[in-house]
Amino acid sequence: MADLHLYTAPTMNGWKPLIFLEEAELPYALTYVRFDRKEQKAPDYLELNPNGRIPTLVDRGNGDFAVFESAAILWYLAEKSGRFLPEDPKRRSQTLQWLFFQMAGVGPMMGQAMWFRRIAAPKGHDVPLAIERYTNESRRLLEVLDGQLAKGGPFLIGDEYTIADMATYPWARSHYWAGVSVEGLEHLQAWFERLDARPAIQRALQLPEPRPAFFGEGDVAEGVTKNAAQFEL
Ligand SMILES: N[C@@H](CCC(=O)N[C@@H](CS)C(=O)NCC(=O)O)C(=O)O
Repeated sequence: MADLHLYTAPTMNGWKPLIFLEEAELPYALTYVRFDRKEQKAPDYLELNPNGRIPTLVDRGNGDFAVFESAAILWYLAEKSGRFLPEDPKRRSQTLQWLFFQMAGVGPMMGQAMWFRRIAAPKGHDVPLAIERYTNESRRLLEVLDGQLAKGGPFLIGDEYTIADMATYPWARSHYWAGVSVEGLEHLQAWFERLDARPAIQRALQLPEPRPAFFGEGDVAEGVTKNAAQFEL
């Protein structure tokens, strides 16, 4: 049995550890946490993740040690495997700076843009000021990413692919779902293409099941309905 057991769902935060595990080719067990059954709020799951959200990693090889918060999971996996987090103190700090930028900025702002646009509005609660605020703030943050990638890339901290790229990609790449334009952000778009081309990322995006609507592909209307049905306002 694999030591690493990941509890996740096909969402922006949920894909992050899947990308790491697929990139590092580490063996792992996978449990699909079903929001439509509120499994993320079940008492036994809350023992692992007191926040009642996904993802959660349990390391069976380390006394069933549970890790919640997607960035903490990426960091734990990086330290355990010695991959995707530079040893050099400055490069390590740069990686963590962009990881925190994603966690404190890109994720929350885009997440709220998505919630108001794709969950609240279809359920009859249209709040234009909130949509405008979170969409504009998300665009501003994507411009910051574009500016960083303009320094040469090909990755967020330069020539090394790190957990900062893995955390940021699922969110920024879901700009369609947030209703945020990436027009004119050429460096960001080139980075999307570079990461889209990675087989491990493509494998991760199929797990635990595909969600093409987040990228504006497939039957978007069906994707909106299916997604919104999982949540109560
Ligand atoms: N800061 C947390 C956020 C986790 C989070 O919000 N996960 C969402 C999916 S992307 C979730 O579990 N939603 C279910 C719910 O809201 O009940 C992390 O990065 O792990």
